[in-house]
Amino acid sequence: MRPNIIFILSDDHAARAISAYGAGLNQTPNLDRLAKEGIRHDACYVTNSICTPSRAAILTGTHNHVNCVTTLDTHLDNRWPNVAKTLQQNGYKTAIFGKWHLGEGKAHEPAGFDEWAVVPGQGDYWDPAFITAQGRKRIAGYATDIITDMSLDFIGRNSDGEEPFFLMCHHKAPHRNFQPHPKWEHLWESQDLPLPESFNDTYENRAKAAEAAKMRVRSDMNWEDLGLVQPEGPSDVAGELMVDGWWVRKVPELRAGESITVVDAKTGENFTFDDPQAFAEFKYQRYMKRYLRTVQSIDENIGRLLDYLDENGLAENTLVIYSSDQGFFLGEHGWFDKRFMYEESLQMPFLARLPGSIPAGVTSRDICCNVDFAPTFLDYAGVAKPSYMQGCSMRPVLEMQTPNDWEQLAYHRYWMHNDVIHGAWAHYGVRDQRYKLIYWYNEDLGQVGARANGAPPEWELFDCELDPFELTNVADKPEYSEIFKTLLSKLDRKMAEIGDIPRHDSQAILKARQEKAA
Ligand code: SGN
Ligand code: CA
Repeated sequence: MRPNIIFILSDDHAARAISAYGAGLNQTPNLDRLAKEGIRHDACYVTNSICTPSRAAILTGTHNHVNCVTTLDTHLDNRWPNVAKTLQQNGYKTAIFGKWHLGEGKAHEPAGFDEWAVVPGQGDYWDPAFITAQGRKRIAGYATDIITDMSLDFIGRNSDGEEPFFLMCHHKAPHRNFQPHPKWEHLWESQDLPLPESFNDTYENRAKAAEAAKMRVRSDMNWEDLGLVQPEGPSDVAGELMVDGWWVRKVPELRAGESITVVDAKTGENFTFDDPQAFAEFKYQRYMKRYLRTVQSIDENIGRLLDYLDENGLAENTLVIYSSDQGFFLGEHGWFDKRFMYEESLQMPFLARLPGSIPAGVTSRDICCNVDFAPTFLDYAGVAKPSYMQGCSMRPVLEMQTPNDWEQLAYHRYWMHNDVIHGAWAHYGVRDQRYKLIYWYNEDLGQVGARANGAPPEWELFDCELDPFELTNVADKPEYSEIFKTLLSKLDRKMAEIGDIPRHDSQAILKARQEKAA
């Protein structure tokens, strides 16, 4: 019997915020069930660490230069083939509920789905609006609960055994501005979370992009992100800052000799600081607690879903996958958000369960990417992979039968250097099981706001085994010159294979490096 497939995708959920991954930050017993009864994958990577592009890669099994969804502003043309269409054509009942973020209107709305109800744009946590084939509706309640309700309702109506179903359950949470359900507000009330080792990163020994990024917890978070207001109360104007034509409402960074009072938006409690580091760490705690409480509703709703499958005899024949559209910085390098090819943002959590096929309680470090998801769904559905898809089925990896010639290489390319708010420069690179090579091409490609400001191109090479937090770029260290060459050739081969166009010239680079070394 062909299995049902439930693909649960959350938004910005870092692997470290799932207890099965062992970071010790929070407890997610229901997500952990998937790891215990199936596989926890530890080397699943996003091909472009931002929402819309990742979703396009997942749905089509292609890289972003192929599906043309390179940034948040380039929407998916729904005339493209996608995995839902293929499954639908092959007898699956298909549905998507929750975040879509691939565009709106006839040209971009979900296609290939028998049923769909998706939030416009990023969607809201409370009383979210949904777009459906029948028009817009607003539903009272909390987004994570509602998206699960819709999913359970669909499963209930489509599990009579005649046709299998393919369900994409796409949570809005725990995306910024992190609005937890009140039932989890007591968590970490009187307890602080550990500060990551690299929280006070000064970005030395790194490409310039790291220092330039405006994603620092200490200086770039908004009042809403932290659940704070100014003493004079919330205001549309106070605290706003004009950045390249955009209004942002950042909580200012405290400088030595200054003091600041901020107010809890709900309780009215006042907090006064005169120590910049103490204020930065206060922000980190506020951020993390709000984020992790928001994750808690995801976990609770995964529990509802798994219980439903158990109670209705569906667990045995349903492939359940949990992932997130990308990773997220939880204070590492002092950052929030994602976009970069650094590990915390590059890694997608990936848990999968299918009793009888996927062994229980296993882990894998065989490299997989989001373009591999669609081929994986098709493999389990017994449908041949269409020729346009660029990914490979992860099935052998999930079933602990990785072939010897498995590629063990992840490719990542981030294009959205026009986002002036986050200031993350464009780059591309590859990661193998030990090393990571990143090229920051720093060109003004004509997009508004490309902010490399004429910085010269730079290479970064990290030895992820010796330097897991990626604090030291070894690209120019003589002892890594052969590794650099190997990684460069892996990058060239991969770009040629997938048809992406390099901005670098390997021959010229190797020649220049040779001359410098002589
Ligand atoms: C919003 C957020 C950003 C975030 C993008 C993309 N700002 O613009 O911080 O990087 O979404 O997120 S917010 O103030 O509006 O929350 S993504 O998940 O869609 O890629
Ligand atoms: Ca996201």
